[in-house]
Amino acid sequence: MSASVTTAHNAKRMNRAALVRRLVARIGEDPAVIGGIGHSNFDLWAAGHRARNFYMLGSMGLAVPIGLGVALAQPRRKVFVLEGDGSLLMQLGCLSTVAAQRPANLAILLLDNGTYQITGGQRTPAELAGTDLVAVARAAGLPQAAWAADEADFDRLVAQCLDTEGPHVIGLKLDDAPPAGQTERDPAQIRDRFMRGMGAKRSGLPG
Ligand SMILES: Cc1ncc(C[n+]2csc(CCOP(=O)(O)OP(=O)(O)O)c2C)c(N)n1
Repeated sequence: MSASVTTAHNAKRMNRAALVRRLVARIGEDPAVIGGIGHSNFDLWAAGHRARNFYMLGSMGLAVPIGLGVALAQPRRKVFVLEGDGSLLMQLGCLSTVAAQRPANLAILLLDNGTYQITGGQRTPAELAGTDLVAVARAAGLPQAAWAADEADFDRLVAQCLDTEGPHVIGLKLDDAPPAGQTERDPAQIRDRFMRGMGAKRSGLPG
């Protein structure tokens, strides 16, 4: 871990697929993980399907709202959200909603590559303006928000999410590597598998 304070500007640019694999290896089976649209859910899928993974398809900005709902519904289970910077910008108000609800079991991982990578790599307004999205999260009322300096710091911050009360936000500066795979695109199956994995729907029953 770096001795200096980690900011949006000195955080190491890391590889999304490698970070998601590290996360999945560290958290075990119990937590739910919500992957946002963009490449977040692709690398979650590529890290190996888990029963409590949900892959958002179609609309930007919904990973945090979905994760908030899951965290409130099952407060004894840790919930990790993987959201892209472009998608978070689409729904920035969700940070205040999370701050108001204060779900102790929620961790938001901001996958910040500075671009809308999946649609061609257009730079986001936040990137162009130099907006520090972790500072935005803090200002929204989420004091436990920090940039990960490097991979070891990421591991430390994930351990903090597992061991202490949140809500937590971890900012991850990313390189521009493409995703490691592509999620199977079957929304009904994604929903049903997740509901069964969460114990919200019994296996073998219709509906
Ligand atoms: C409301 C909405 N606007 C636009 C799109 C088209 N779109 C899908 S993913 C995406 C970019 C996502 O960017 P980000 O969340 O930063 O993820 P990345 O692709 O960089 O991994 C865009 C513009 C959409 N799906 N929904």
